[in-house]
Amino acid sequence: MRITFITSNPGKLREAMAYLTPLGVEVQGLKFPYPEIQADTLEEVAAYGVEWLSERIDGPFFLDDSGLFIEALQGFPGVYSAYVFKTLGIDGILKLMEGVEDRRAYFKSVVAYWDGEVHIFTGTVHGRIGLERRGSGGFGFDPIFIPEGYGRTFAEMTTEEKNRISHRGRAFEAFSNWLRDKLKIG
Ligand code: ITT
Repeated sequence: MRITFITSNPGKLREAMAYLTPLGVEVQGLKFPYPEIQADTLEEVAAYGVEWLSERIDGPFFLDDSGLFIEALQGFPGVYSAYVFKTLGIDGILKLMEGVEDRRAYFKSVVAYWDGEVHIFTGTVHGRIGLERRGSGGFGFDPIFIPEGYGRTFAEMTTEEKNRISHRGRAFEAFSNWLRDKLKIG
C-alpha cells in the first residue's frame, strides 16, 4: 500500500521510510505547505492540518507535528518548536539553558492519518538537554537531546537506533499496529 507523507522535513521522511517500508508500506514524501494554527497542543495543530489537507490531497496521507518540551522553560518551545528552531536555533536553546541545572525535556510526536476521517497516534520520549551539541546524524534538535538511559544524543545514533526509542518511532509503532489490524497487512 502507498501512503503520502506531507512534510517539508527530509529527516522526518527518512525516519518514516526506515520504519514503515519494512512493513510493506510505500511512503511517498510530498512537500505541500499547510496552515499550522496557533494552538495549545500538537494534537490540535495536526488535526486542523489534516482536515485542511483532506480537501486538497487524493488518497490516504499523514502528517507529523512534533515538538521539544523543556521542563525548566515550562514546556517551551513546544508547539513553537519549528519557529524556534529556525530563529533561535540550537545555540539559542543552549544559551537559554546556561546555568540551568534541571535539564529534563521530552519530545512529542503526533502523527495524524487521513483515510476519510482523522486518526491520531502519539509518541513521547523523555530525556535531557546536553551541555553542548554532539553528533551529526538526525535533524533539528537531535544534537542536544540525550534520551533517558543513554549517554549519547539522538544525533549520535543511527536512524534505526533513534526510531527504536524516539517519540516518532513510538507514534509510528502505534500507527503501523493500527494499519496492520485495519488493512491486514505486514
Ligand atoms: P513539517 O513540514 O513536517 O511540519 P517541520 O520541521 O516544520 O516539518 P514541525 O512543524 O513538526 O516540523 O516542527 C517540529 C520542530 O521540532 C522542527 O524544527 C524539528 O526540527 C524539531 N523536531 C521534530 N522532531 C524532531 C526530532 O525527532 N529530532 C529533533 N528535532 C525534531
